Amino acid sequence: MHHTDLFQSAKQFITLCYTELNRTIEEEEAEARLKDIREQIELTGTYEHTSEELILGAKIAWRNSNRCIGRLFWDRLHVTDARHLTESSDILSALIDHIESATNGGRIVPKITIFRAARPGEEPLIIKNHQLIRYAGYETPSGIIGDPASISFTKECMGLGWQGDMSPHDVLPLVVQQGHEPPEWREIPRSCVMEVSLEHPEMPALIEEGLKWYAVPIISDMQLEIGGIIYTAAPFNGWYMGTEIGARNLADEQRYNKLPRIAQLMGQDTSSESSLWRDRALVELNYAVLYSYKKAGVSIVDHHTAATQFAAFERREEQAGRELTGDWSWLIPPLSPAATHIFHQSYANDIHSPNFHYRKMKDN
Ligand code: HEM
Ligand code: NRG
Repeated sequence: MHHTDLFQSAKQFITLCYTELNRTIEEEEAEARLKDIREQIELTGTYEHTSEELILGAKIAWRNSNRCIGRLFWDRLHVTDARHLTESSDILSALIDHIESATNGGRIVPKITIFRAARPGEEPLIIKNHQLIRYAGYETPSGIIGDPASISFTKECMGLGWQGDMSPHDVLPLVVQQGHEPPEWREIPRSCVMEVSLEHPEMPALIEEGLKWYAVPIISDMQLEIGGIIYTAAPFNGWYMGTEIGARNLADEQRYNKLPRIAQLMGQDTSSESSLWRDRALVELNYAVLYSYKKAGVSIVDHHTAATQFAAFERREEQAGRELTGDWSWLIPPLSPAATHIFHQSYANDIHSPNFHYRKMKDN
């Protein structure tokens, strides 16, 4: 980024910070901070956020995440500043700390850990996992084992010397890479990975299927942009909305594809689509997800409650005088979308800063 572009982005962000912190009165402070930033940029080509700026920037990035239905709680994000870490081994340890403190025994804490941003001309630090916790996927002559979405990353891990058990639920190792250095990896201690086995109060046979999912979704392949600075490694998590697991991860044909088996357990006629066996299986599978997470004491939200919370977010943003942005096609839940208010509305999909972005596909 050109120095002037970076300064303009910084200026926009600092101004936003001072507005949000109700410090418009102390304009001198903002002026002084901007002068400092300008000098840092001239000298080094970049600038460093204060911890206050980093915390607010991360929270606003969540608030600006158009695809997220969970944004009501944006102000309650826990931010861990890990910018001082340079050794891969310390970075891997910080990722494990994130998993443990976010899991918090099942009372999930929305959290982000922010690692150092690349300096000009420096190659960035990246986390190669899509999520810190994910199941491996293997292509075998007798079909796919595990999560088909993980096949290519699983191959990469095996290329680094990792070996899984070839079970449908092997937790992949953490893999980090600094610039062009070889990637470094570490297994996540089993005791840090909370999982929930699925059961259904009216379908005892479901337990025998051995279906389970992990407690905490921690996205680790997006980059966080604050005031023109790009944090390429900034894993974040909240808790699951049940449909992510029950209507997508376990249900999609190109994922665990469990609807036919669930329908069979329910004794349904799968020979005709008009029996709506898929829909019935979906509802019971999603009920099992919510029931099991609740029973295990793991935070989760159903899609109706999440939509109601999102409506509260919409009202709060209006009260705060901010423009609400959203991506309708992602905000609607994959189960019973028209039973939520979101379906019957439209949203401006404008991209505000700070925000989270996909990484350039370059070397992924
Ligand atoms: C997307 C729910 C917390 C940022 C989503 C999606 C859901 C969701 C259902 C759509 C995912 C999909 O369809 O694959 C929630 C819930 C949370 C939460 C229930 C509970 C607190 C957070 C937090 C952040 C965040 C803490 C960041 C600090 C995002 C982003 C996306 C997203 C960036 C888009 C991901 C993508 O494009 O792949 N969220 N979220 N969310 N959420 Fe949240
Ligand atoms: N659908 C993905 C997770 C995407 C993000 N969802 C959240 N994020 N709930 C899946 O694993 O099913 N979050 O930060 O809580």
